[in-house]
Amino acid sequence: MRLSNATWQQLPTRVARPGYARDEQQVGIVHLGIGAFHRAHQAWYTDRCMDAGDRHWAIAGVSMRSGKVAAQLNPQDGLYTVTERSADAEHCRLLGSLREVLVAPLQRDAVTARLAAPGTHVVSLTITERGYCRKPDGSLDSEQASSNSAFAVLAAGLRARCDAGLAGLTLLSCDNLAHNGRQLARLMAEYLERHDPLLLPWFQADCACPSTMVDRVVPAPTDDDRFAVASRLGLSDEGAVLTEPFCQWAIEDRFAGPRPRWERVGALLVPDIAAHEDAKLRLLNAAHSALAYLGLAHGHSYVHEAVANAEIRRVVEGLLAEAATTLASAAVQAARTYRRALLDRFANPSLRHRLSQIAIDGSQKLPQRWLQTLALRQGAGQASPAICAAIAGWLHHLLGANGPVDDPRADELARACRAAGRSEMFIALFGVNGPMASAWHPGDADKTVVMRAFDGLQALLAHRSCHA
Ligand code: CS2
Repeated sequence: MRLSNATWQQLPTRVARPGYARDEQQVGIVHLGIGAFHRAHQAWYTDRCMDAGDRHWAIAGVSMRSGKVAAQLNPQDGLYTVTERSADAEHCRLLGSLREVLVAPLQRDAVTARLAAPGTHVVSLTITERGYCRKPDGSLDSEQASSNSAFAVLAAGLRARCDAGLAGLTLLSCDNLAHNGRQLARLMAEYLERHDPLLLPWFQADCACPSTMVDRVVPAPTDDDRFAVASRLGLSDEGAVLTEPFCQWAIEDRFAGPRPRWERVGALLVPDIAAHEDAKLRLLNAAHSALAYLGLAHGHSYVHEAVANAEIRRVVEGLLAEAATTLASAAVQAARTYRRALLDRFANPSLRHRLSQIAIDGSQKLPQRWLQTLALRQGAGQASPAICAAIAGWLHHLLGANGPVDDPRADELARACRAAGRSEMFIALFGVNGPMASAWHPGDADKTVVMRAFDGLQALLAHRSCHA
């Protein structure tokens, strides 16, 4: 039997559940990109917030591409469970905050109507780095953005609100970009300038795009996970999400209108989130990407396996030490505690977080994870050998060592590498006119470190293929 309004009372009593009347809650939030991360993070805070007494913050989730999540959750009336797993304990909660899932490409009008409903105040987004449709120079790629992007969806909703004389919205980016709110505001403005210039002044005056830092490791759920959850719950839950106990959310407190009091349930509402964001991107996400590329090169599948490999762990510890020097001094103490906890979080064996999930879209992730740190350290006259070793892992990945590469720029970048040849490919990509050029200007010493590590990985690959 499947989890739904009609069956949830049959869940074992140890499963925590909402204490509020779900049916009486109006939708207050529309969420674009309703994947596992949102369900275990923002929806989890919002559910507990309503449990603590806030009202009318039910979430209408929107899938930006396929109907998969809608098929998992709509037959369950939006109900699903979140299971927190540590090495030796498990804690499960039934969430009631999700009302429905709409599929943007199939239900455009319904999505616009939700965005334009008077009760909607916040639109949150987890559309991944790729979803922001940025060109390499950071500006909006209007061709990409014009077909079924978050910008197109938002523009229709904002236009309908403005025409109806309704208040503006808060657009809350929850993706791992530097200054995610600021980037969203700028890209949205670029989109409107082109597609609806008359709406731009209203957007800029009546809407707000606070920045946020989100943190929780949420592996993409597998059939095995769903099977394990069903056998523990006695009900099948196609929308089940597994995650770690750790959860953090820092939000710049700059909203256009009402918002849930997420601070009641542990979120940090602060005037400026830059220190949190820098620490998260340059420590956790940077280490994650290093684990992904080096771990796959060593034949591992999961984060906990890669972090247990002494050679990779040395690089990751080096990378964390390098990144830590770039954090604002006021944040150093908090970052030290955060950094100490990271290796334990990565070592959690029960999460089974796939390296291949993290390896996706490297070209979109590395600028804020590695290149910023490299540039800052270069400015301070410091070399960054550990991050350079991680770059070698990415080049190895880009050239197909771990199988097909899931990255919108994969072909273009691999072509540039091949055209340049082994000895020049690193500078061809990261040098001044390269497709990955940034404020970091790598020199010969960096090249030597990267290429030595790259050759080591190639030798490892040859060795592994001989012994396969
Ligand atoms: C990961 C993140 O897939 C990835 O690139 O680094 O999703 C990471 O798990 C989250 O940001 C953790 O908060």
